[in-house]
Amino acid sequence: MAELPAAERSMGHDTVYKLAGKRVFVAGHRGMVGAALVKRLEHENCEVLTAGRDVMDLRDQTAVRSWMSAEKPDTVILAAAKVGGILANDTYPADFLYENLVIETNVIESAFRQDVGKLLFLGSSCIYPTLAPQPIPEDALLTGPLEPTNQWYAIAKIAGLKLCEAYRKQHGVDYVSAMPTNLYGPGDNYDLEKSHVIPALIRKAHEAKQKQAASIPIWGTGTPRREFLHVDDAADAMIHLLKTYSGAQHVNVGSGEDVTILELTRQVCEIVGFQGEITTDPSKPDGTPRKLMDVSTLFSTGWKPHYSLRDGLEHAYRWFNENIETARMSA
Ligand code: GFB
Repeated sequence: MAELPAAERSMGHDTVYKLAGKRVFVAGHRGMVGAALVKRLEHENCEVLTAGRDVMDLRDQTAVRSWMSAEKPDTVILAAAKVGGILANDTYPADFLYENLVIETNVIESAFRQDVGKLLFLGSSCIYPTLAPQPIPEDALLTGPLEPTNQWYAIAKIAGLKLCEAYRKQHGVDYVSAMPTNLYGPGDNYDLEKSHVIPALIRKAHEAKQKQAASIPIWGTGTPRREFLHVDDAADAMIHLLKTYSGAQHVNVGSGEDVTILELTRQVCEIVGFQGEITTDPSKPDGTPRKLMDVSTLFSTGWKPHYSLRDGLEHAYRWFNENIETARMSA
């Protein structure tokens, strides 16, 4: 964070970029992260612009260019992405690589053509080598081989952050990147084949309780460790970075703590009230053994998450219960 003045780093809430009065385009507002960003931006006195796929397909270069030139946003947050859990990443490598690359190139290039002054690109903690030092510092990028189960998504996200760095270097624009850890919360995908681990566990425990099942199955060995952040905290950190950070280096966004998948499952079962057994399935992939990020850069700006993992899981389960009819859970 070399480019952030020390006073702003220590005070945390001083701004180097003012959102008030700006036209802020959130690309991907129907996704879990995009929706949380739109909600968070309500407190910023800015005008939020969104466009559904029916209005602008982000994979269509012509559509993106003409929408940008008509709407002329001042600021862009690129939260649109094809996302999914470990199995979806492994099953649809072409979709994960192609769709993410094309969305990033279309949005970043069109933003530049329209003189967008500030852009925040959202990546993922999977950009780091599968056996990176723990906690993973930002400069561990490209120091070793990627995790095979999500290398396609990782390559696309690395390309996105490098695009921001390249436009910044060549054209002097203030395009920055944030790398969030595994996120969860309201609006998550509960489709068991495609989801990440937390929504999968919430749904499995909930249904096992309803059916009075003896056990719930989890994928893999239960030994991998993961760091989790509630999506409202992630959105808050993104807006904080948007306002206070300007630099070529991407910034890790996480909680700074991790748990094993087995510990996580026990917590979810407790919250849901399921008292049966937990069985592991080593035929399913574990993925990377650990990916706890070093969040000292972000925390040194004064930002801290609001939710503990326990509170966040309780909140996510409440949301699931209240939205069970409309939640994304086709499989
Ligand atoms: O959340 P998840 O799918 O993604 O899986 P990754 C995390 C861990 O939970 C893995 C285990 O070790 C899974 O084997 N797990 C146990 C389960 N039971 C389940 C289950 O029922 N469903 C799921 N999904 N997992 C993703 C990447 O990696 O992380 C993405 O594939 C992205 O590209 C995302 O970067 C943040 O943490 O392994």
